Parts: sequence; C-alpha cells; structure tokens
Amino acid sequence: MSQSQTGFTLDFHSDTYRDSFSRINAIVIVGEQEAHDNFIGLTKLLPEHTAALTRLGKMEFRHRKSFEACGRNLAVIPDLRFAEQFFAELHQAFQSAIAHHQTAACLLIQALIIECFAIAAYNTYIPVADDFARRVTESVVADEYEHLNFGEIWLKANFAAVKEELEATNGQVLPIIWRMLNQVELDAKGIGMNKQSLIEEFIVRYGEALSQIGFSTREILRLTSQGLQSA
Ligand code: PL3
Ligand code: FE2
Ligand code: FE2
Repeated sequence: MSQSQTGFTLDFHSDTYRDSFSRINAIVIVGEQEAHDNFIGLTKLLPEHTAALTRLGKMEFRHRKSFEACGRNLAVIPDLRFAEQFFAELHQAFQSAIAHHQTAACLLIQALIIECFAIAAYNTYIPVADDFARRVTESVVADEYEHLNFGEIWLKANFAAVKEELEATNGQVLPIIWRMLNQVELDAKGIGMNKQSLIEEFIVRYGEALSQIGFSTREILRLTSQGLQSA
C-alpha cells in the first residue's frame, strides 16, 4: 500500500489497480518499442550517426524488457492491442516524416516530444510506483535524458534551416499528445498519478528542450500551448 497523488491509498495487488496497470504497462512497452524502431529508422536519414542511433535503439529495447518485468511482477498481462491503437496516430506521424526524409521532424517527434512525454510520465509515476517498478523506472528515466540530448544537439546545430519544419511538425503532433493524455487520464488516476502534474511536467521539459535548440520564450509559449485547449 502507498499514498497516491490524488489522496487515496494504493493497493498494488487489487483488481482495480491491476486493471489500470494492464493498459499503462502496455503503453510503456509499446512506447519503448516505437522508440526503438524510430531510432533504428533514423539511421537511414542520418547514416553518419548509425553507431550512436543503434546504441540508443538498443537502450529502448532494454527499457521494453524492463517494463515487461514490472507487469510480470504484479501478475499483470499488458493489453498490447489497446496500446498499439493508443500510439497509432503518433506512429503515422513519424512514418510520414521518415517517408518524406524530414530528419528534423523525425527528431522533434522522437527525441524531443516522445522523450519529454516519457520523462514527464516516468517522473510522475516514480513517487507512486511499487518498489520494483520504482527502481526500474528510475534507471530508465536516466537513459531518456540522453536520448533527449541527442535530438537537442542535432536540432540546435541545424536550427535556422529547420525552424519552419519544426513549427509545422509541432502544430501537427502536439494535439495528438494532448489527445493521448486525455485517453490515459482515468488509468493514470487508477495507479495514483495526476493528469495535471503530467501535463505540467511535459510542458516544462519540452519548453526547456525548445529553448536549448534556439527558440525564444515567446515562441516556446506559442509552441507548447498549441492545441492545449483540448486537453
Ligand atoms: C521513450 O524512450 C519511450 C516512450 C514511452 C512513452 C510513454 C508514455 C506514457 C504515457 C502515460 C503513462 C504513464 C505511466 C508511466 C508508468 C510506467
Ligand atoms: Fe526508453
Ligand atoms: Fe528514450
């Protein structure tokens, strides 16, 4: 038992907790698999970074394995079909960017948006996780900062040339992220997480990343609030 962010007591072995966890656990398993596939896919657009991208992809595959162990530890069967639908729109957005050889769009989606989403989710989850999952998630989140950093370095170096592509991609993808947050709200609550904290942490992390690569404060406010009314 432990205290949730919404005031009630968590019983990790209850049916209601495990029901929510079956979808949340599947989301992170499929999310880590998507991240793996995206980094490996990026080697085609950035062949000079093949070694680095392959290493990041392998880390993502280990994350998948680690989160599978978290589900097994609570005797939960992840609902992978639900999670694949959850990621469908974001998956499409990345596939279309890669098909059009839009390196900046791909890096914005994977290394900035998805990594910031993961960092926000994992940091919000850690205080309410069971002991096993907390240790796993702490070690995973440490890796995610490195993935974010890879994207920041490339986008910063190419900022002037890709600024418009980044703005267009942000406008297309952020509304997808807000819809995903709405879809996960009840299950996140079911494992003791608060949606508002998740949104705030995402905006802080993503805003910092945009600042790193060269956007001004005014531009960041416009970019991070894009489509937020719907969340
Ligand atoms: C990047 O390396 C992996 C991307 C994973 C995306 C995760 C999104 C999570 C959404 C909300 C669920 C919160 C729960 C976290 C608990 C383990
Ligand atoms: Fe990961
Ligand atoms: Fe990652």
